[in-house]
Amino acid sequence: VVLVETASGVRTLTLNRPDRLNAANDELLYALTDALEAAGADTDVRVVVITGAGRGFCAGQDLGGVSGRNMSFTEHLNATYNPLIRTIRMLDKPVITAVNGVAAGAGASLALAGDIRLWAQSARLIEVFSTIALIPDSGSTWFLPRLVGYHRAFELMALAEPVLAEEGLRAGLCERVYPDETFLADVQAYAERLAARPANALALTKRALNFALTSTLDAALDQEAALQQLAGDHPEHAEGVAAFKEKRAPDFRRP
Ligand code: LHQ
Repeated sequence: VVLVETASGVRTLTLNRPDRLNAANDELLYALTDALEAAGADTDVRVVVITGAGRGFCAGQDLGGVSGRNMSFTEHLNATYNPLIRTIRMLDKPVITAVNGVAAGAGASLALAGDIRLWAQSARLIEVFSTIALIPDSGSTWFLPRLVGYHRAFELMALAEPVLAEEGLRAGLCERVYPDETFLADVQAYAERLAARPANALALTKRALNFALTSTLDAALDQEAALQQLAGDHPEHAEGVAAFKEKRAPDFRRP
């Protein structure tokens, strides 16, 4: 249910239930979380990409399998979606969510959970939950108001209207939009660019930003001072400074 490929330091995880627009069942959610943990542990992997096979990114919970389930909603979220979102946010490598088509419900939350969000022109994000009279979960209530403010977040959640690529880019739901025809190649090129950046510094940057998002300025300054020590002590830093002095491009894959 999740295809795994690696090229030039980029590990691509492709949700693979295209006839269901990659709607998530437990098997897919566990496989994706396991694959992310494996990518985190693999020293050959510098950047992780999550994308979807076919015309959808992820249509959220597979509604075909929900009746007859023996877990409560709370137990289900705590067992499947929440560990997935936490794994993405805690992974000490950049995670790109490459939204190739519709991202709905928990699939929208997944799309927003990446460090970098790249959309195809035909991508759309739908906080669809209220259409089946549920509340937004899998992190949507945390991510979306931080991006678009409380009021637009509430409106998107209440009306379940799609956000198209143009608004997604303008409103900060994605960093780049690429043509459908070249999307995967464009994502790979972007990911390789990121993979050439200093991996340790990016991991610490992610940690510092995650911390700062829920802290005071005072605590963020202390955290920066502590993490800067880890960055400065790493051979990457010496390589960056040496490259600057020698007027050449740094090679961060070497140290
Ligand atoms: C699907 C699905 C789907 C199964 C499309 N399941 N088959 C967490 C924990 C516990 C419980 C519940 O929820 C959650 C969080 C959630 O994620 S709740 C939100 C669940 N997702 C939805 O409600 C989305 C349902 N899907 C849609 O509204 C539409 O399919 C969207 C807007 C995503 C796409 O519309 P279209 O582009 O028009 O495609 P389509 O509707 O024709 O779908 C294509 C096929 O995929 C179709 O099957 P068929 O056999 O007719 O070709 C759909 O039934 C199937 N599919 N989403 N979530």
